[in-house]
Amino acid sequence: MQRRQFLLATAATLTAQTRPPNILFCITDDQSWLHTSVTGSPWIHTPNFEKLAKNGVLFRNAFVSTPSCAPSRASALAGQEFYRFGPASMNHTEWQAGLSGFPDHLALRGYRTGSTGKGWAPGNWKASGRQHPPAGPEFNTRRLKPPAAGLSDIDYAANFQQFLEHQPGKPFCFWAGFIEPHRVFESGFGARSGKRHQDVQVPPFLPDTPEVRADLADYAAEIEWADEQFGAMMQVLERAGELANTIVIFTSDNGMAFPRAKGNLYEYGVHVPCAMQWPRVIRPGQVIDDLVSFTDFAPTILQATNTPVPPSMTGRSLLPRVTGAAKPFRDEVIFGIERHFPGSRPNGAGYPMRGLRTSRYLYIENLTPDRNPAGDRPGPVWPSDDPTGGFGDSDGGPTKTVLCTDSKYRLLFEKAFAKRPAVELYDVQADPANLTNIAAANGRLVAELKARLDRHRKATLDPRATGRAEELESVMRRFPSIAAEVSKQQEGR
Ligand SMILES: [Ca+2]
Repeated sequence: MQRRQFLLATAATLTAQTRPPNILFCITDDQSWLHTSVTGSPWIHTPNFEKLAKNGVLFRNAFVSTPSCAPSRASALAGQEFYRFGPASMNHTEWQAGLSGFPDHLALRGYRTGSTGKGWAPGNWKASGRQHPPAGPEFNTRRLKPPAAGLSDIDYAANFQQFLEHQPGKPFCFWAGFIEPHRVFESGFGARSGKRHQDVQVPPFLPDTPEVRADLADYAAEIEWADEQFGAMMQVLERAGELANTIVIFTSDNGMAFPRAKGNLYEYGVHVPCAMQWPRVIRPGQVIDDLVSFTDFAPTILQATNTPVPPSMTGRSLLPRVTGAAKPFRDEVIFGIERHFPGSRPNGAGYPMRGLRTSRYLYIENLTPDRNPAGDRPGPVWPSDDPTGGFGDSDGGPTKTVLCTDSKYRLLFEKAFAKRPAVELYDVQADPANLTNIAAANGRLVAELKARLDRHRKATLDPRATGRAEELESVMRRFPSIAAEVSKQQEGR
């Protein structure tokens, strides 16, 4: 109770001093935490993310609630674990009726809200009866000619400018959903952008071949393109005279679209870049290593705007931490997944997992270890030009093709696609790529982490921890494939 009173007092102090802040929420698509120039990759140049971090706070340990596009975005919007959203707990379904995100709450407070690029997607938000997308009304009409085929032609900065010209004077909340570095990449874009293959750092769970280096270089060039677009948006904000009183958050919805990364609970799947600035209030130059969850953004934004935080939001505001008033913030964060790509297994079945991360350890429970973690083979693939056929939860591309076709990399192939034990434990400090499962030798630690994970799941009403698994299983049966989602949309649902 004392803590709650403190939080309320902090919020009152912050908002009494100034008019309500604007919100600019920026989110890339499929970027792992270390792939910025300030978090561990000198071969990837992200000067605009770096500037944001230096002008505010760099969070070095930020984690998604789930490493899959739509439910990850839902958890950021609604400030809750992904498993609380019924159909919206997984990709290619529909938004949960009655669920509100932070833009909805701010719109009720008189904010103008808008979005550009990828909002809550992929999925059907109209089925829930909403009048506009969960991330805000769309501003996507301004286009540009991108330098590579894998990039979006949305002119994020021009659309932001157009939004700012609409209803000027009111505080605003704008969502910028960069479509990069999501696959498909244009082959050779990295080399054309000046990425030298000898500079590329190949994660140890991927084969170190020229094809994989080229694939990673293409990925890096897409990250740099998104960073340039973000920089252009920041210039729009500055020219509008709103830089000092705008909370700018930059993150990504899940890790890189490579095998054993996106769609998995390993570091490269769930650990994402994250920085935030609010020059009028937050001291610049902070680097925070506390564990941060995607569920924390919405409560942070609502507290900063003096908007009541609904009890349904399970995340915690970061404001007391970044204003220096409360620490440490959090000593564990949890995440999970239900299903990434519908159709990877018969009858829409998923591969449910739950995980807990402390500052040192990563603990994972595979709830159906009898199934294939990345989908069956043969099976569908996305994108469809991938020749390997199957493992549909792992987006297709040159790296996946090498893993699936070159028998020299059999061990790495198995790490990505073979069945996994029910329990995994990794020492993240000693083994940042999570290749050595130490669960068997650490029974007491496993029991302790399991108890912590169970406690959190029960407290936040995980359907699979509270006897309601059928709520999630029935969604999978209702949407067994992408085709099923599309046909429901065509029926006007
Ligand atoms: Ca994504």
